Amino acid sequence: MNRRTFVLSSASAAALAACSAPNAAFAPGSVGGNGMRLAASGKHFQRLEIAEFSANPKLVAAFRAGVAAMRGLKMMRNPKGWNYWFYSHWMPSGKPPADMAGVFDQCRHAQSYFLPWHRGFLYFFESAIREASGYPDFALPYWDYYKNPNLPAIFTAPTAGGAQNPLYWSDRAGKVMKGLKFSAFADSVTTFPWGPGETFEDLLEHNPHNDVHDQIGGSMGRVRTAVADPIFWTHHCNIDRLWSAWVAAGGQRKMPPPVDLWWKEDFAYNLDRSWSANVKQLSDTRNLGYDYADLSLPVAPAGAALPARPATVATGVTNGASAIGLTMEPVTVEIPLDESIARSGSFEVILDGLRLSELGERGGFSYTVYANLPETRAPLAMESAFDLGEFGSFSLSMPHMSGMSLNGARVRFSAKAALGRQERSGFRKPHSLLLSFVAYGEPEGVPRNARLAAIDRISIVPA
Ligand SMILES: [Cu+2]
Repeated sequence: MNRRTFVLSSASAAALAACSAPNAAFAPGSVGGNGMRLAASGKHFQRLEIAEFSANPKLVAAFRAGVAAMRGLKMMRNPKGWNYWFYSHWMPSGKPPADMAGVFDQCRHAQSYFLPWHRGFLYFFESAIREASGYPDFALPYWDYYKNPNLPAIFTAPTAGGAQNPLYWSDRAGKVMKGLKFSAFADSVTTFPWGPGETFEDLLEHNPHNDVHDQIGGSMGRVRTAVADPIFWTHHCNIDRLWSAWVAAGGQRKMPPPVDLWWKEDFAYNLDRSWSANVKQLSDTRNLGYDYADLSLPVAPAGAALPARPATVATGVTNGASAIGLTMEPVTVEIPLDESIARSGSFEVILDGLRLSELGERGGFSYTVYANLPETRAPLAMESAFDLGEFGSFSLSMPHMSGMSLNGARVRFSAKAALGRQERSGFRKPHSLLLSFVAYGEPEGVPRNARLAAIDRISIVPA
């Protein structure tokens, strides 16, 4: 194993910036040799919740110093600099430079390995910022927005101690996370990887993951720019923690069986693949030498309820409805169903020409689409019986995630699982679909009635 240590100083940083092969000069302390012994240093780190982290001035100072140092190194091929990680996640141009193929533009979203890929990404970035911070025990904090939905204060003050606050980022649109879902944590969600049916990785990616991106908005609200905002790391550490918490919660929850082909995947985070890890290594944070202060799954507060069905603003024709505009005010569209679709109780809802307005592009909100919400508020525990899915600036910024249609995206939601649950809960099969769009979040400076999104056409098709 070839391990090197690297001590950050301004002189060596300058030397690195000029180095033509910076990867070779930098190795995260605990990683090396084909990723075979990821926790080789034997050192163990604990990622703390942001409130506890923020109460320790030494940790906050180290985080600030690390971000500032990494931002100071502009060369994109230098892994000691911020841009390397920004481009590793996503290349806004869509085309990584040929010499960085396989390292840049690698993030996994809306597909299998969303969680393992990001776990490795966090891990190697954390090694980089630990060095940059000058604090050898530094570990990234996580933000548990289920406990405190307000953007943590260390990220929101433009200045700190009379100087610029490196954790502050001006391109954000909202500060409070709302309507985060609990479906991913239900005991009935026992399958892990992205795939058919309801799986933990899929549900968690959609909500809370996408919704937190959406509701922070600005840079975080688009896949291509999310890593610009330092809050990205605390959000993703929480997503990463929820994976650990899901495994720790036990019950029927299971990672794929050992023989499953799912395990035959690995990811590299640099060119010579000395920073690589396979899915097996990534499946347990102990292999990576860290854990989390708290491994409990979020629990909905007692008495929490779903929204009551919003007022009906439009009635469609059989199996369809025409253009509607969306604001922060929740709305319901009533769509009559033809006999066979109504009887089957299983269909898809297709939103065509779904797009954000100029104001909507700033983000700060997310929409949940509900089917047949009762007029009076049902308990939040019944969420999965009415919730069809969500969308916002983050998912709409991934063209491959939704299809394209004339004026925007084509987004499909299956109503099968929700309708099945409605029936089992004693609700009658509907003769018309009451489709509700409920906006969550608090986009700053956005009037309640300002147009944020539009849909050209809604169609109901047999599943
Ligand atoms: Cu993300």
